[in-house]
Amino acid sequence: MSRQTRTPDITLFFLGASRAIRIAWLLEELNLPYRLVSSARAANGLAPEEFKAQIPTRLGKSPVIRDGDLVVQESAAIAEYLCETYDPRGRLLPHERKARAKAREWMAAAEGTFMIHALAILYARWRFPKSANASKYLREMEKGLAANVQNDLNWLEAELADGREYLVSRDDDGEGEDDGVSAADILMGFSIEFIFARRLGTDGADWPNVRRWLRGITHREAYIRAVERTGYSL
Ligand SMILES: N[C@@H](CCC(=O)N[C@@H](CS)C(=O)NCC(=O)O)C(=O)O
Repeated sequence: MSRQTRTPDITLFFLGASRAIRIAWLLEELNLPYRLVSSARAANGLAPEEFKAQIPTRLGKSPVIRDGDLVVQESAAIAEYLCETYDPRGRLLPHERKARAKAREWMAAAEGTFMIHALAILYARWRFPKSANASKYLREMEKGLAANVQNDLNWLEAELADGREYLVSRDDDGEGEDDGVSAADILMGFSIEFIFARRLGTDGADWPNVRRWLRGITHREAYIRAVERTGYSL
């Protein structure tokens, strides 16, 4: 397992109301210093061109970090890089085999399952051709697309039904850490906050354990510091 060997020289490219909160939060949890290059969204909801021009990737999406001469994009990959480089005790990405596999499972699901299903609904709302019958068709379409989102949330609800505070249980972690926040909570936190805030497929159902978990993780001091520093709000 890698041990911390380098001095952080981190810049975070942060678009307002975006997944970039995950990385600000993770940096705060690890108490890492970072420069912030940030921008609010443009009136069309996208990143302003002047901001994109500063982001050192071809894709131009946020979050992106630069650490010295290394540029990393994709929030899960950034989280893994930061943990592997600056979290030698495995506080946010556990070293123990099972806990690490479970943390990675949630980190992948945050984008690859939860966001992909929820964004189908958001993109339909944005892009559906305007017409006399548009809202009727859109409602039907949302109803169909909601099935996936609800199935995802039911999975998360069932996992949290034992009352746990954080997603990854570390029963087998021989490193003396109690169950605690991990990169899994940080990655999943934004996905769930976003789905609830935009009501993406959530009408007609409720997930009390998911809401309890979300309330708990978003009351952490590091999350609050990240929100204050970045001005994040959905
Ligand atoms: N899978 C990527 C998604 C990155 C992404 O789509 N970012 C959005 C913000 S949440 C963005 O930069 N949108 C601005 C735009 O498209 O103009 C990740 O997890 O980092």
